[in-house]
Amino acid sequence: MFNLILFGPPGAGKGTQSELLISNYSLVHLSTGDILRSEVAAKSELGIRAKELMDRGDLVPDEVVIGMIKSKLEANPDASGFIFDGFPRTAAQAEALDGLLTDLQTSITMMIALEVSEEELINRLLNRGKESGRSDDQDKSIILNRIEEYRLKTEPIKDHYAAQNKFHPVEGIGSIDDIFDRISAVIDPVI
Ligand code: B4P
Repeated sequence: MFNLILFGPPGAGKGTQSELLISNYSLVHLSTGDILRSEVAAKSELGIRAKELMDRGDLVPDEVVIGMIKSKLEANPDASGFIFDGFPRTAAQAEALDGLLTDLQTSITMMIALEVSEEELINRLLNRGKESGRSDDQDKSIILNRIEEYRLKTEPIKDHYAAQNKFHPVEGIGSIDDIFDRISAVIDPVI
């Protein structure tokens, strides 16, 4: 199996590049952000709890997102691999993911980290906020809180994958197609 973690701060382009990756490689896309937003839209109990945290730019509790990923892995027993988009975001999520994949007799193949300056992240998210109506993209202070959460809780987990020689930084500024070509250049020799 080929299991990719697409990593980077909010607005780095994880969701955007995942769309291109799933149409070019036969991988199942697991985006915790998308799953949470569908729970919010369905007004489920989980969605109502998650919305409050997402609207502040805070992370949703580990046990909630780990449970979501576990059930998606179980629902795709024939997958040839997964793209993990926006997960793991904490050390506890990274440890849980290792355990879930070990149970399936597989492991993470690589982490690709999209590198984008803070100024560009803020501009991209505020622009999306104008078009999409996503409430967490409309207020600069909420965006800054999401970036702060990323720096404090998420960014350190790259060391876990770097220690296993699985960490690959990729320049995330430029055209969407150029960035996709940079990602493919890392994946193609391995997949
Ligand atoms: P996510 O849905 O994961 O969203 P994101 O980090 O904001 O976006 P992403 O990096 O995917 O950006 P995109 O490609 O869309 O998380 C949202 C919230 O959910 C979190 O704050 C948290 O509350 C919760 N959550 C999710 N997962 C969690 C977890 N594991 N644990 C706890 N909580 C969790 O791109 C952004 C914009 O940039 C788009 O408008 C796009 O068009 C534009 N763009 C992309 N590439 C570009 C390029 N090359 N040039 C110019 N613009 C570009």
